[in-house]
Amino acid sequence: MTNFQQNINKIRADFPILSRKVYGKPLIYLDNAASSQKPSQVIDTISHYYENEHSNIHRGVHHLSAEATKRYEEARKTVQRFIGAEHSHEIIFTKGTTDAINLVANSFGNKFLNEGDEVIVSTLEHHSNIVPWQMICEARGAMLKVIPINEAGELLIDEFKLLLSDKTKIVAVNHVSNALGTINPIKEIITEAKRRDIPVLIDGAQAVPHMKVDVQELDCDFYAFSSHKMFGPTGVGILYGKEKLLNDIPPYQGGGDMIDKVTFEKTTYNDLPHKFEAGTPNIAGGIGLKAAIDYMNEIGVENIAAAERELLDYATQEITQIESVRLIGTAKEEASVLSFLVKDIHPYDIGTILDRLGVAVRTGHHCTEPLMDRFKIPGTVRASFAFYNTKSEIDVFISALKKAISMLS
Ligand code: 7TS
Repeated sequence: MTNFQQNINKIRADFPILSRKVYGKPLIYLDNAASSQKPSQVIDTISHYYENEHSNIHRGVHHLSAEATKRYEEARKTVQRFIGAEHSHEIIFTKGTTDAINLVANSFGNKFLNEGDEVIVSTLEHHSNIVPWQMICEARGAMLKVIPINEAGELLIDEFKLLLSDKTKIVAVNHVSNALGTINPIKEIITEAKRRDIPVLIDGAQAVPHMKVDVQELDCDFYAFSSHKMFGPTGVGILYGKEKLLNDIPPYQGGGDMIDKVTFEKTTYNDLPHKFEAGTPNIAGGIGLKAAIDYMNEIGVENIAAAERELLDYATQEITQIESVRLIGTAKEEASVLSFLVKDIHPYDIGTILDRLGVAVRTGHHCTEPLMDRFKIPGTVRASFAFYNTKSEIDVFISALKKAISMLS
């Protein structure tokens, strides 16, 4: 037994919500891809901040403001180290992954996309890495191109290479698919795009909570993720961008903090990262995210990845013994997500019965409608794991699933 497993009760005790009941049954939370739960270390940090340190940042001369500013900027440095960015000003605080991608689509798109240009995304994308690009393409007269997948839910890299051309202005793909769990070969995608000097945005919303990410090693141009999926608070996310590119593109929103000098005739803009952070940010959110990263570092990202690998293998082994279950997404490289259908039973019906038995899963299209269309299915049942889940929770999930199937068959 690994140290991690020996400590699992201690780890679980850090997450107060995990000991609650729903419908009188112990909660089994398998909806981590939608949002993960928060340890006391994060909750307490946020309470402490509001009780003792709150003030607006980057402005007042007074003590509290200086203290809050210091804490917020420390959070930025923690994120920088966590993802291996070269500079802390390459870390832009946003509201989340969606906000970060909208920032790039608008700012980069307005500067660099012109009539006839192309943006490449993949069939595996979440709506938030499709719709912002569609909107800017429409505004600029550009076109969206889509990397196809195989039946296992893996990107067809040879097809991707064929899509790359002089018209391609940016490639935007996810690191890990939220609907299937496929881990994409993003290093290869980035290398191929770089050969043609095409920038790459990676949607890392489902990767950063589960595996080590190093943006310099990847050599991506933009990398986006959300705090609430990595044990931090909601309403805060990160856009990493390479300094040069961030300097090359215009601000996304105007307002306080992002300016250098304002007159009615002309406004000049602040330096990075403030140029992209208009208005009062989610200060408590940033500080809470730092506490979440400190927590992940304490457990060890490698330990998190290994524990989740074990859970996914176990769950896959158990669920595939149920004859009527059809797994959707069987890629060789997968992380923390089990998506499936049972005969022609609607996912919602299974989800509802599982819920009554205390098991929280997500059902539906998971904000990936084009992907569901590709498989010609309305949606799936999705169980998604975090390091605090256990094999005995998976046993309860499997027996609840069997019960649901017998009730619905
Ligand atoms: N990209 C991916 C890959 C995601 O999984 C999600 C959210 C987003 C972007 C958007 O993140 P947000 O924090 O800005 O909302 N995914 C899911 C999910 O799978 N179930 O609920 C939300």
